[in-house]
Amino acid sequence: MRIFSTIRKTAGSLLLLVLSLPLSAQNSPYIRAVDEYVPAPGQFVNSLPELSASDTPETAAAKCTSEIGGKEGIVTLGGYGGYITFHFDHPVVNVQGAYDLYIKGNAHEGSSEPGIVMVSQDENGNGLPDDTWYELSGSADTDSIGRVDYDYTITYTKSDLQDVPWTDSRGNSGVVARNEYHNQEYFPLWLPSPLTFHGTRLPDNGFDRSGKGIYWVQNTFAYGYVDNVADSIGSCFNIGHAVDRHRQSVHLPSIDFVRVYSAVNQQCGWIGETSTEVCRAVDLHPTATLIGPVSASPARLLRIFSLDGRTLQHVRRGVNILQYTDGTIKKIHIK
Ligand SMILES: [Ca+2]
Ligand SMILES: [Ca+2]
Ligand SMILES: [Ca+2]
Repeated sequence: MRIFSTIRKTAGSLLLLVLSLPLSAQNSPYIRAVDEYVPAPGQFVNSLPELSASDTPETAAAKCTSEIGGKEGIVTLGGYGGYITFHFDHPVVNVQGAYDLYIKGNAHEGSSEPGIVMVSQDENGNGLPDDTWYELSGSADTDSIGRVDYDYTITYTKSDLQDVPWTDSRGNSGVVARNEYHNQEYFPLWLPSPLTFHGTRLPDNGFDRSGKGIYWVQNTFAYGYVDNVADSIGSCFNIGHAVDRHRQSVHLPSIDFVRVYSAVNQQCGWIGETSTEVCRAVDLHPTATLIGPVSASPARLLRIFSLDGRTLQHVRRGVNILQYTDGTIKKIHIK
């Protein structure tokens, strides 16, 4: 399927604004820096990367930059809700009809620990990830309807060198259980207790295949999550899948920050909590140039219609007219 697009502005005298992102030929495809590292408790926390009570949010982020900035390493996000936020040395352009990001985890056969990807634009221009976040919709949104909790909150409380207790917004409670393989504190030592996380909770994917507690398997989701599959294509993400908090599609021409968070809350016997790992991230087209209208707030897709004016539910082969909330009209030819 090949896609060609043209963009024009429907109102005002400025018909076309072309923005060339700075020094695109020198853009690095790899993570420039980690902004935030806030893991939930987990068996690899405080060791991947190594951190202690003398660390701060700033030094924790810097150590993650050393681990996965510009190269491949590994950072654990711990149990449900734990997250990492990072940026590149340029905005990542949302190339239409194409994947934009590759984010590698350490998934392998039977070990899928899905993390949800979020993206944001530096709307207030302060260089900090303190703006509106959008999730990239994954397969559970369509194949697990009724089994995804889109408004899930969990709170963990530190209990020195003990199982870490949690309570959630559905009245449940439990622990991130310690095991014999990892003896360090499982609660992130440089962060205050209690720790609360909020987001989308994916359905549990783990089960004991042996029935004896010996052989735990964490099933793969169809698409759209970090640390879910080992192959490259399954670890690619399209900014075009961004949705707002009402799960409505959002058109983002480019993004400035990426966040990944652990999206399952489950314990799988002796293998422990399900925790997303992030090993590296790559902008798949670092030299892409953004061409189009630029607005302070992202425009949302308002309507799709055909050349003869009929409203369409989805884009289809032929000519599609896309109308956005900022008045932009985009014509797409799909062959
Ligand atoms: Ca894209
Ligand atoms: Ca900002
Ligand atoms: Ca993993």
